[in-house]
Amino acid sequence: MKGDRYVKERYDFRDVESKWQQAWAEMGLYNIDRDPGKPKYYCLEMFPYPSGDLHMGHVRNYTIGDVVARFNRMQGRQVLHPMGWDAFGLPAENAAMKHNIHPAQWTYSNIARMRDQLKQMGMSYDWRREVASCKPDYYRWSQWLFLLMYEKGLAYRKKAAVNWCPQCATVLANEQVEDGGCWRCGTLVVKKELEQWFLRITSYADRLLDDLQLLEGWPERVKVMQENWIGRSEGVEVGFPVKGMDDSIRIFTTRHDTLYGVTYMVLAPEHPLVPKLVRGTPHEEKVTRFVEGMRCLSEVERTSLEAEKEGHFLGACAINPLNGEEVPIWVANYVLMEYGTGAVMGVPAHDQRDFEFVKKYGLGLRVVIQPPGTHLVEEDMTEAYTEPGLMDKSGPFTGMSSTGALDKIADFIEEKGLGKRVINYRLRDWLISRQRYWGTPIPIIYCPGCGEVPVPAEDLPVKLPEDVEFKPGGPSPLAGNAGYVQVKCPGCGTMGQRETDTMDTFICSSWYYLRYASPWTDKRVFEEEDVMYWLPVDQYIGGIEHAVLHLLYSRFFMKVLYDSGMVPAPEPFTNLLTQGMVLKDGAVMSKSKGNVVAPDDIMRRYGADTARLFILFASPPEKDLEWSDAGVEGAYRFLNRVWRLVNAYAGTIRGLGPQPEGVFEHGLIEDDISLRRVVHRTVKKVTEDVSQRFNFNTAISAIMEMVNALYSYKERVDPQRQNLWVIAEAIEKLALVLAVFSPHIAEEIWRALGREGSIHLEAWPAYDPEAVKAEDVTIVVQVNGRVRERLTVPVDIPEQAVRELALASERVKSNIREKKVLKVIWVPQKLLNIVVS
Ligand code: ANZ
Ligand code: ZN
Repeated sequence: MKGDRYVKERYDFRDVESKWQQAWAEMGLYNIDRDPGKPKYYCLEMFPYPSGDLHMGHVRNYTIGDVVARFNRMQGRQVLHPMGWDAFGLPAENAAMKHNIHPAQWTYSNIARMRDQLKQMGMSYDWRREVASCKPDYYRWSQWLFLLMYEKGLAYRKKAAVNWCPQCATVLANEQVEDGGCWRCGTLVVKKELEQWFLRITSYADRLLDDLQLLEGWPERVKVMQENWIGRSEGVEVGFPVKGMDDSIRIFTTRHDTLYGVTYMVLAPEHPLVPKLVRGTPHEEKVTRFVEGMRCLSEVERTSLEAEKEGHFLGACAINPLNGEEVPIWVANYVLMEYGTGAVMGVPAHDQRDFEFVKKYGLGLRVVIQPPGTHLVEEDMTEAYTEPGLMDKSGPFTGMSSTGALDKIADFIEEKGLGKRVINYRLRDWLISRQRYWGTPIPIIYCPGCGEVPVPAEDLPVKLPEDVEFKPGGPSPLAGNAGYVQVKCPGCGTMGQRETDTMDTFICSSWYYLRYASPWTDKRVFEEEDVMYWLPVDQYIGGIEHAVLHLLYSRFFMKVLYDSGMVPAPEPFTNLLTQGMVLKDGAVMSKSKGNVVAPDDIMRRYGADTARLFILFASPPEKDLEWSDAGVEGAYRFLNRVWRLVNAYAGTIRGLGPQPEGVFEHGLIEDDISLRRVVHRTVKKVTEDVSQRFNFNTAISAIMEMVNALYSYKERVDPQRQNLWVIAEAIEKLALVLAVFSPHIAEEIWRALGREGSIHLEAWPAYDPEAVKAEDVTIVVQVNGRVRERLTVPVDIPEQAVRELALASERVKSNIREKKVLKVIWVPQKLLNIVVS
């Protein structure tokens, strides 16, 4: 009977993987519920946009997350590991226009396909908790959260010059403008005046900044990016009265130590005082034309350091409140209306932009801060001096250090009522209106009588109409849909109109991690007890491209909910891992470069376990990963090697019966002891590498060495003398550590060993500290070539430790005495020769 032939001769990954995937699904192996008696662990990977196919970046992201989830599950934690879809967005609408297919249909079929691919990867998700942000039972709560913000005064509508992408025919948030272009299509963004909805993220600027300190488990780089994006700066606002008028120009500066060096003033082109000051002067026409020209340029075009500085005199002067001097007022491209007060004081001697400006327009400059040890002369300067120094020509402040003068001058300004200390942020309110169809409708009704009326919570969701037309270049499809737009006012019953814009999809992703805790509830946005148990996310994993956008928005949402007492913590993600990119031939995989490796092909040829193993082995998670066909091949060969090993022993191991007491305490030969040493050291190393550092690559490499050790035992030790208990232990631990990386083959081995139940319900293997101990060797210690001592030490002891032991030995000491040690010769594991004179 071939009954003990539990493992097939050949490693048939297709068979193994599909069999276990099906079995796990039937068992509901990865379904998880709250268990207050157990510590929880929430492992989350950024949910994908359903673009059609998984790419290698996804595969890497989700494989890393799966290892973390599986490892924590085996550590006895209650692990929440969900998956869903960031399913609203423009590509669906573009597909609709191009292929005449409804965005919903396009999206849902992509989801079905990608879900399938994820299942084939053997990911340990609780699929019952899947969410899709485009489903009414999800976006209903996005709308509800919008109304919560509205109630708290955190959502408001205003007319503003906003970033408009002509290609996508929609506005963009500041965070979605990259180098002046649209984050999605790269088209140059232009400014447009529109009534739009904003979220008041700026009222959380301080906390978003301060709480970065709480995030010890975040990469420093991401925190710095957020800090810069928020851009807190402390300075003063000072009023410069306009000569001959009642108006005063308020400026913001962080360098009030340079106030005595002001030689001109500059207003932003949009500054309300510009038309007023220039009216009736000979400069009026030129200035008006200049301002018009500026309006359609983007911020980046206007303010990039390389951009030519351009400006015009307005024909008016201001008075420096500190020294009473008259300075000309200009308008220039490099001052932004959106920052500070939209006006600056020009200090060309100490600000490089101002320096360039005065060189171009022949305005004067004056040094008011002298570098330590030298004395600058205006005529000789080739660039601005921007460092601190000693105050010069600065009235009562002359002679002070410029850094010390900052506080003194600020005090002076406040005492005299000339201005006040202020804090400015680079962060702007979050513009969330999008003129597109495939997004969450903004739940607001405009009534001729009542004005802006929020849709009552019980009327949510405001559903997207299904019968819409998608025409390239047309207005928002919602605006053209009369059945949708016409609606009775919930307040007074008169006919009103719906808001026809939808929300930025970054709203959907700002709270999805909360919905996973109670995806089923249709009573609330989420159930309090679920969220209190599961949140915050213990480990979040995703790409660095979200360092500012998604991660900042999510932190904002979490804080708003925290302030409402709805969530247990002010920060959503305790630890963050940003994985590196997947490269091929040194470049990011992309269709245009033609270097894409399709996950499907790899899965078909080698299976999920190999794909996962290769990806984890090729590089540590934060580093970029260079795709290597040879590497994939190597991972595949390794699994085959494991398979053959198990094949050779499984039958015998199954027949062993229960393990007797103390089998590892006596009767072991040297080979048994050293094999056990490798096995237990491997378990120790994998445990440490995975839990402390996410060094999956070195963990896997240790497992490979362990398999080598097993083979060498198998080949070297006479079959009669092979200790089956030692082998059984080794293979069992091998399966257990492999379970987190290559879950299917591990499960198959488990059953082959005769174990019942899933390996994925087993505890993480322990190691025996006794077995881990290094083997001892005897080191001969010589002095000038003559044997004086023998030391018994662990085999892996470093040279320095042997030296210290040797020099402490009485017999060695008595042979050295006062003599000088000339050199020490070290032959590892054998000899230490001390040469003395
Ligand atoms: C005078 C001065 C002298 C300045 C000097 C700098 C150096 P941060 O740190 O980014 O807040 N500024 C203020 N508002 C501006 C606007 N709307 N558009 C363009 N520039 C503006 O930078 C603050 C500095 O940026 C301010 O300090 C102001 O120039 C400029 F030696 O004032 B400073
Ligand atoms: Zn009304």
